[in-house]
Amino acid sequence: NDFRVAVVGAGAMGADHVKRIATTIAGAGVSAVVEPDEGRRAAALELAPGAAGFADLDAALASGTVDGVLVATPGQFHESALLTVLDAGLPVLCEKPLTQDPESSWRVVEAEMAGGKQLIQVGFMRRFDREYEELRKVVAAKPAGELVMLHARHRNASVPASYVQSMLINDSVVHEFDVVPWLAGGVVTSVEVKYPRRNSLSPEHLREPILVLMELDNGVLVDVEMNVSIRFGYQVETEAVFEQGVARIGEPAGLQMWQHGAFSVAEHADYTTRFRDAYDRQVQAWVDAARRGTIAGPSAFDGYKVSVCCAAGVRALETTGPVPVELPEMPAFYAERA
Ligand code: ISE
Repeated sequence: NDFRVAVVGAGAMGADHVKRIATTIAGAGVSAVVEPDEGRRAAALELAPGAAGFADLDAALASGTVDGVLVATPGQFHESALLTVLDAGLPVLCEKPLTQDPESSWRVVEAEMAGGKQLIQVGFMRRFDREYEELRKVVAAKPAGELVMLHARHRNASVPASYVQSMLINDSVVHEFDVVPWLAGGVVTSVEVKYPRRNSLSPEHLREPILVLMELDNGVLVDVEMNVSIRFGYQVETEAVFEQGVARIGEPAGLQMWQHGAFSVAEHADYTTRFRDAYDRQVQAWVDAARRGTIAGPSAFDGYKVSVCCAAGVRALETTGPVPVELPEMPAFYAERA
């Protein structure tokens, strides 16, 4: 008997997850799609025959057909969805970010601790990308010595009109705030934002690209180029500089083409294809872990730490120089389970 998932939110990411669970994930099926917008709900239900539609989460949970919840609504709705699911004692995979500010993230952490069981996994899918995994092993095994620097590039072809300046941090660099410490094995201590010449193709209300500098407590220095109007495609690359060598991940791969006097390699158009394999592996790992009563990825406390980094990053957008990041000790509740 399959693990019955309610997918909350049937926007682009929610619909992608509905399809993934219905077609690709072993041992799980979509039992409910929770989405207030009728059109989007109906479209998502077509992807998961047998699932029932609900306008709100309470109704879906009351139906008694839900073993776990995947939250894929916009970030401002995460806190209330998470508190509801915690109350029901069900496992939940929550799309990034955990919530949109440190205060609400901490409320979620406290609610989880009060329940006495780790139920939340946060959807920072880059941790499930095979190349990131490999690079992390290289950092730990040190075949080329200690890691010294990371040069990260996070490029989007374009962003929707609803994407505002703070989203450069809260929607985009949020991924680096999770994956960089995971990769480099340290804690972020400061964030600084620098502005190069503005891209004249950026939407009028955006000042970008930006260069984000992150310092880690282990001395590793990280720069992230965040660029959201680069037109040519979607690219997430990292170059890791070690004492005795360099490693790169995320370079364009696949079909090589010689044509019209030029050589080309196809690039991704967006994250749904660039990270498809990572999303698949993430959701499978979550389902397998949830069935065993545990989680298999970033915890609510990891999500809280990222919220603190994002708050510093948003301040850094308007500040000259580094903004300090102060993180509390990991509560014993999470340390014991890490
Ligand atoms: C989007 O929300 C994502 O999560 C993507 O991974 C990221 O590359 C993009 O910049 C965000 O807007």
